[in-house]
Amino acid sequence: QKYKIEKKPLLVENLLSPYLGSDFKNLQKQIVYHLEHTLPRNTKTFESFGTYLATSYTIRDRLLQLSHDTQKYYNEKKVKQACYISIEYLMGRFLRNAVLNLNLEEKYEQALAGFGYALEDIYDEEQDPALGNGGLGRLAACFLDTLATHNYPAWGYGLRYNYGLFRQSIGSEGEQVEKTDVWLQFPYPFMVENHFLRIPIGFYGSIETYVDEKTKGTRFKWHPSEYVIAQANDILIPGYGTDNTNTLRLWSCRPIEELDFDKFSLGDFKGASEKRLDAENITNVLYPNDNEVAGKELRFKQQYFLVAATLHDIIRRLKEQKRTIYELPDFAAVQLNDTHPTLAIPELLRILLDEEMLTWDEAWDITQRTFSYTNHTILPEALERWPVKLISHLLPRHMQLIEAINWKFLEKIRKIDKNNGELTKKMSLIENSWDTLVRMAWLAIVGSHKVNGVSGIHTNILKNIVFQDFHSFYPNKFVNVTNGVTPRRWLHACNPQLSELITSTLKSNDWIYDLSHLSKLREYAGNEDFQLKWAAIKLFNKKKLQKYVKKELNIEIGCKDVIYDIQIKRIHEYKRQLMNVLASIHFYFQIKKMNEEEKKKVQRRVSFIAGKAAPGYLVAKKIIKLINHVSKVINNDPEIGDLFKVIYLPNYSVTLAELLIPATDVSEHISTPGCEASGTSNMKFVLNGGLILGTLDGANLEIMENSGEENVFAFGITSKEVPEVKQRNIEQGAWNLMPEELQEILGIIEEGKFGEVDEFRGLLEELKGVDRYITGHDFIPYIKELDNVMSTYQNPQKWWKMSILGCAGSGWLSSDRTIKEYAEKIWGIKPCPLPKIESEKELG
Ligand code: GPW
Repeated sequence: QKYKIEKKPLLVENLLSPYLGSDFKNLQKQIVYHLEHTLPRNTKTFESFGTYLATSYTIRDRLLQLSHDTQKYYNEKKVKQACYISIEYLMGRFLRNAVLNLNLEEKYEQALAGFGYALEDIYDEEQDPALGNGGLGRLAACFLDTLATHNYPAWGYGLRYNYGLFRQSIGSEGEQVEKTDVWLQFPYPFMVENHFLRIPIGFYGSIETYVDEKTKGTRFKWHPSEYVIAQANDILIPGYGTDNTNTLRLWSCRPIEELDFDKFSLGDFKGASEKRLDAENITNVLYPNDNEVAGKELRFKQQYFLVAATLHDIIRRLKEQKRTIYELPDFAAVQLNDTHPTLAIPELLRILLDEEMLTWDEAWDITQRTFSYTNHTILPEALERWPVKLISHLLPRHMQLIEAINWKFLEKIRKIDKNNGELTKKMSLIENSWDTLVRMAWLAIVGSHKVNGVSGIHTNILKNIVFQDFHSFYPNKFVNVTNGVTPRRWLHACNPQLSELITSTLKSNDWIYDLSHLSKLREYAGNEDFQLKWAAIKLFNKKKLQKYVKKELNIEIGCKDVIYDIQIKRIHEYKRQLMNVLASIHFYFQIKKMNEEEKKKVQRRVSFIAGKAAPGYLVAKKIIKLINHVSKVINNDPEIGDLFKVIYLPNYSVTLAELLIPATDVSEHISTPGCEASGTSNMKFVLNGGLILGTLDGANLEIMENSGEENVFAFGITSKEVPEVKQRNIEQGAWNLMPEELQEILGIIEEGKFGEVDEFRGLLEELKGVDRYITGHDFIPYIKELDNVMSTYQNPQKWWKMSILGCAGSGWLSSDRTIKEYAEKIWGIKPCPLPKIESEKELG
């Protein structure tokens, strides 16, 4: 039984030209048109990849039309808009999302069936654009979906890298192998190059000082010595069940001159295109570091390139509405996604002072009212600090402005600094340590009107520890906005069976727009019939994963009555994949010690791990290697059989997550407390009926609050207790405090049971020495809770009740709730849905 979307009727039919009609015959015509004219291919070569491209172009036509109407309407209404600047967007596949959002799935199924294709298979032809590393980029993508779905006037701004995050495979020694992601080798139909938008971006050069004739004041002008061009590439973002279609504008870098003709004429062919290569370099590749600063000059250039092009574009759009620069804060709320776009602050100041000729006070007021900043980490290695020398060289005027901001800010701090300069030194935007460095987070705080953390515990740590002095100085600036995920991609699209069960049970699909409706599932949590249906869907999804593992890795795993235990995220010491694999070794030896009778009682389990390590993060790469060695030993041990398997799934991606998350019984979120700002995959698992095995960290805590503590497998200490444990490790040596069970495991690794010991010496020494992430301290509580997971699984009624209650409590975890908070607490924007009537008028 299908339930119609009643709340928000689709307007597509009314808006589009007859050519774009959406009965299936029309769709077929459109597909054939693109096959022959856009690709172009002849209809004899109707192979699946071409069909995917041609189908995608028909979607793009629709979205272009809708986006023109959307922009026109926003401009007429002069509504305030949000501009989200992010150096990463991890969008995942586009086609399914767009087809579902436009409510055209059945029609496209019918259309493609006529050509002998299943829509599902056509979806599978699409490669993920991997323009992000992990949670930060995926969060941005979820936000875009919510903004469009709820009709918020909003733009995303980012970079169109030629090469996205590397593709990962596992070599014969169990090591990570990286390959370039050449995602643009084939056309990407959902991105529209906008040749009319080319913006010159300057670098280097000098500063001219002159006297303003009118005011007799000193003025400055920056004369860059080199220019490149920022070219816009637009990805159109459809909302679910609405015509509002927003834009994600990604900048790519072009040379100002394609070819140096003088050099070419002199026979220097290589030199002739050097300029081109140089310029393209800026948006060539995404830096593969997650939660870590690489500190490369080219990355800094990327950051400036992004914000300079973006601000230029925002101001251009403001002026197109015939509004003055003073209205900027009423026109756009600009959100800085972490500190990567912080140069937007001095860049806007430069435009206002040097080009718009405002006074300092006017310019600073506009700047602060325009920007707000989200912090996503407290890890010291991820807090950006750029050398003053580097900034002065690349962007001399910006460095001068940062110094001016700092000077004016510290003037105020000095007045309250009672401790002979201590506070001033701590709060200065410029730090004197091994080098003179600009503290980007400090600059972002000072230049913004609001600063937010991404979960309750994270914001508290910001207020009380990391940004404590700033919080005392600006008590109203800091707010919490807990992260969320889009229920469209992360339930409705990736788990259609569960979506259907929820809709038919609640007799409405309202939950897709308003996830709080899920709370009505509570009354079914103990219902046996409902539990059986719920469990059957989980099994169905597990079978899909089982097949995938067989196909990709040629490993046979069980399915029914086997726990699928999954940890998928970037490989990082703080996320403690190492603790996970050490527990697997422990479990393995427990089984080996059992007699046949005892073995019969063992709860079967498959432990999956997936995730990429930054290529330069050697420790993380060793962890991957160890997991693969352990996996090889366990999976091939006949004494273990199908009781336990450890599977490393290569090349983790959004698309792989869409397969894994619906198939998960229990997922692990076991970071050292205080280290994971929020985590967002935890939310996706709960939404899909997976249970959480986790520490008291990030959003785990809020999942416990909303779904009930008794429905989460939580273990370990609070973040407040961590420093004490760390101190004890330092004073007494972690080895001396380590539980025997873990000491034994380290001993077994040292005996060479899992490959060459020397390989893993570094990992072991860290655990025995300082153990920064307190693995030794948490090991016993962790394996005890894992035991608890396994024994609970043997009580299906209890398990499925927990699973259903988890999902029922996850309404809070929707990015719709998150964005509503940003809109109200930070941006001051309101939804602006396209009206049906006016659209019809336009047609007439
Ligand atoms: F270091 N996050 C991320 F804060 O995925 F910039 N990459 C990053 O580089 C950073 C943060 C940065 C993640 C956090 O680790 C995660 O806890 C959080 O849920 C996510 O950002 C979204 O807020």
